[in-house]
Amino acid sequence: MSYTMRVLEQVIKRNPNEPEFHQAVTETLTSLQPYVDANPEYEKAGILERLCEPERIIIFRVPWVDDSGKVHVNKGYRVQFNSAIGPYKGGIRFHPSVNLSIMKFLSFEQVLKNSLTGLPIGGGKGGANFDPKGKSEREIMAFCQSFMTELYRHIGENVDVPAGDIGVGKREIGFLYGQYKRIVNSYDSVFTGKGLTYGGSLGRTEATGYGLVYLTEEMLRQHGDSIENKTVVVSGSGNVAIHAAEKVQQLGGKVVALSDSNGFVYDADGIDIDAVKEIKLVKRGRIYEYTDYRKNAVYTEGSKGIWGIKCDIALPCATQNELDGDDAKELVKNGCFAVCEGANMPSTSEAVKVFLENKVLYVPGKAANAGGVAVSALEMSQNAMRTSWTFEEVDQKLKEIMINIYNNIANVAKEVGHEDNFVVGANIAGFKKVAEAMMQQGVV
Ligand code: NDP
Ligand code: 2IT
Repeated sequence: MSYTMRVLEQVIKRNPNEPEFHQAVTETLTSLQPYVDANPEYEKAGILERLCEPERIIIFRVPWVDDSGKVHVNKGYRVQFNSAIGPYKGGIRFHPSVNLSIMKFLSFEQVLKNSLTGLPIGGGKGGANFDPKGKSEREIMAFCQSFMTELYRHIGENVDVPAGDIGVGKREIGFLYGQYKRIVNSYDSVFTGKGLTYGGSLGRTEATGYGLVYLTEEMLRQHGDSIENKTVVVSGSGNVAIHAAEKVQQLGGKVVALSDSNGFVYDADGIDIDAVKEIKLVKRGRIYEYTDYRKNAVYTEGSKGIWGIKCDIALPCATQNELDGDDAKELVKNGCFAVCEGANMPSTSEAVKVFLENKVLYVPGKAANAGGVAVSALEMSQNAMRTSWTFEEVDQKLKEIMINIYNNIANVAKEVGHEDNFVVGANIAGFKKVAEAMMQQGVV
């Protein structure tokens, strides 16, 4: 058995009951196999064993008091996966489904994603199995303060720099950062996605969604096509989905559907982004409320149904494993020819297989959604320089980074004889830089 497959077997055996982590590692190591096995120095240096074992995992109790005076306890996590190319960097997720497997898959993916940005950031991820839905502002603050009361001792601007993810946006980052600053008594740039009045970067809010669409547009351009006049389905209706949809419409495409975990809306005339922003960002409401704004729109219960809508391009922007093999077949049957992932690992392994077999232009999340963390790294640069760039400057840099990522993954895929297989391209391209840095730093 090859070195790569032996390591994969060992990872699965050593980390039982972690299906999402197994899924992410299996996809990556399968892509890396021919490349790694052709370079025996990686085996001698134990690179894959080290790549698949987090440098450190912190798990902690998060006690907090609700508005009725009752005490609750959640589980908090920070997985510091790999710091070969820079301080650990990656978001914090608050969602009831959060567990160790999900934290590990996200931080493992983050290592390769951050490498693809070309910027000096290692990989990490954190979160808690806390459900922000239905909580009062005070309860959210109490939870964030308790979470940070433990996390602060493990992070730092040259150590580990968290940001947002599902359930963690500007409000939560404000509460988390405020508590950090109060404890350490120092204005460190230890978070990204901060508010604009205290060190945040213009363009960070939009970056993941916009970056996703810049990469998609570049891929289509290099295939003699564009987003203009295309019908696009975007799943989710959070930060990534809203800004992806907005950029698609700016480039002349038509987004016909959005979803949340309860269901999806279909609007044949094209989604009204301002209405969605009001529902989701101002009122913190549900996507079904969209039918109050656009009378011709149709709401259907069940979020999976969104993949049955006929489209040219699909942008899954909600969560892991939201799109399975049958959904992928349905998309292909209806003529969808490009799928770029705004979410992390939204397509199951079966779905990815269907896309590749049917020559769908498929770009995995670790490349396609890297614009968010890339602008986070730009926020770190601005903080270090004690300056701030205009929206246009940040947006221009984001565009260049996404075009570079596309060229990098497309070139590597071609070099190893898998033209247009961006899974192979992204995994090898991301791995190369991390592996080289690890080799040069000795056995650590
Ligand atoms: P938000 O919390 O802003 O939005 C999440 C959206 O996904 C909501 O519409 C939510 O619906 C939906 N969703 C969450 N869980 C589920 C589920 N189990 N089933 C169906 N729908 C679900 O998060 P973001 O937009 O920031 O994140 C979306 C995805 O993008 C995640 O995979 C995240 O890891 C990834 N990502 C985010 C980046 C960022 O900068 N924010 C950067 C790179 C990737 P509901 O309201 O019903 O829960
Ligand atoms: O998955 C991701 O890349 C993010 N949630 C953003 C991480 C960051 O540090 O900006």
